[in-house]
Amino acid sequence: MQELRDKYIQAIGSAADEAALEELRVQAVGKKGEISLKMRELGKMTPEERQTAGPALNALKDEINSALAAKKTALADAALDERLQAEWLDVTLPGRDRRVGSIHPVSQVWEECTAIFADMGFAVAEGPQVEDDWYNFDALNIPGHHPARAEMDTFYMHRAAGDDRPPHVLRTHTSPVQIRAMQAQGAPIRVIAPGRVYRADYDQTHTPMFPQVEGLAIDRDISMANLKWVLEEFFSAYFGTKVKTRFRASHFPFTEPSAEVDIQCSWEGGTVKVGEGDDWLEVLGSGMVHPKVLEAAGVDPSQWQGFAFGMGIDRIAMLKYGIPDLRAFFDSDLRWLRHYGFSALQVPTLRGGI
Ligand code: 2U9
Repeated sequence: MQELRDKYIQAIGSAADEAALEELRVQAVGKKGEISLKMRELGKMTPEERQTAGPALNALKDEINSALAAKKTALADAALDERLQAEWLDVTLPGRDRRVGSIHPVSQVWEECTAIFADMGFAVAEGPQVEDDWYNFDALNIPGHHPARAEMDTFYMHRAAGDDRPPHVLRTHTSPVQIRAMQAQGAPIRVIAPGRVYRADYDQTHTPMFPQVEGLAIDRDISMANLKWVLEEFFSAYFGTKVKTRFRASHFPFTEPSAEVDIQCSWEGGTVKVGEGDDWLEVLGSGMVHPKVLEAAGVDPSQWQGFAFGMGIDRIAMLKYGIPDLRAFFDSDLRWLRHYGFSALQVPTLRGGI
């Protein structure tokens, strides 16, 4: 019995892994294990022999089982230590920075515009990017032969042969959205129309698709003075500093009178600083909505009047975030986003209400 005990206790002690240990368990106390077989012989013994052999065998079986269990734990601990050694991690090492995306600057500026104009009571209007040329041109007082049509280098989607309805166009401005908004809700109305617009034009400073926002405010007695106030409030909130504007007389088919609007700025080391200074930077076009446009939208120009404006979002994004090259907006490689410090969205608030 003693050598049986020593044989298994030594073998268990030097078992290399759990598989070897399981093998030993089967050999020793398994169904056909050596000790199990010995226990089956108890039946053939005399009561005196069974008196000693029985307890001795049970004690041996228990000792073998507890040696097996202890060895199993020791092997498991050793395996864990080994893994811990192998997977030792210097927790003081800086973590791998998870590249968090950020909102594209154009989307961010659209959000900022929406928030600032919402503070001045402007709702957001949206509409189809594929327009028919009545909404994109005629309603905006740009008749068939008007040079603006050509100027706006339009993507036309000609109708099928024999289909003489006006062609579809990719909208060249978001103005048709305001026409639809006026048709839908009449006056008074105060909306901005942010969105993508399309012009067949691609060079250093133009891209076939570019983001725009236009605004419209129609009521009983809205004037150019209101326009100037609204634009100065917008740019001051947008640039986070008091911004003065300069109006220069201009002409657009859909506004009369019309003005191109500049914001005050200065140049320091080749970069523009918006706000104070003796320089001006053109940022948008605007004017009092032409009576013919109001009529086209079903609004009576003898009762209602108001202003409209339009600006390129990429232009004011480049100004605010100091991005030199427009096209960087389009081959979006995240690195330049980070380079220009784009992080989580902050919504600027207005200093004063209308
Ligand atoms: C309606 C009536 C009038 C919107 C206007 C401009 C002048 C303008 C350009 C600025 C830069 C387009 O993005 S840009 O290239 N826009 O100069 N837009 S007035 O006039 C409207 C709009 C809607 C019903």
